[in-house]
Amino acid sequence: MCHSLFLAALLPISLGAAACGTEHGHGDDTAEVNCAMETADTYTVGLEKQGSVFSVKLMSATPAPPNRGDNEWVILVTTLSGAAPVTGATIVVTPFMPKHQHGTPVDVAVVPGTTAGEYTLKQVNLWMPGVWETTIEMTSTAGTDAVVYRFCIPS
Ligand SMILES: [Cu+2]
Repeated sequence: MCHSLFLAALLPISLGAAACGTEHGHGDDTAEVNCAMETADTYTVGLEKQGSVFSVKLMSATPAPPNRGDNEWVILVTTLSGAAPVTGATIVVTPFMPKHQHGTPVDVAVVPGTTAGEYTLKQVNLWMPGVWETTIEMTSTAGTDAVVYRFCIPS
């Protein structure tokens, strides 16, 4: 028998879920996630992350704010020194859940946009509720850099 409802009243939800046998090793995607209790970025249009060489702005997100499943993001990459758009960059995007130490089985496709310095990130697959850190690694003639967006996906 499953006593998770009873346990949830007495214990943290994650313990209740684990006691119910729904834990499958590296992550229970039925566990409740309270994003108000997590440290994460708040999505806004133009949300900026600065590395040591580049600045990245999140120009749009579909859905907005980021949600469970496939997300499509448009980023604008510029140089920190001159705010010049960075074209022709090689960009690798890696979503990762630090709490569970896992990523996602879907590769993110990066497509340069029509506006200089813009790139569309397709299928940013945040498949599980909780905090995801999405690392954007960029290499161009201007240098190599990485920034991280950290979003909480509600359950
Ligand atoms: Cu997870």
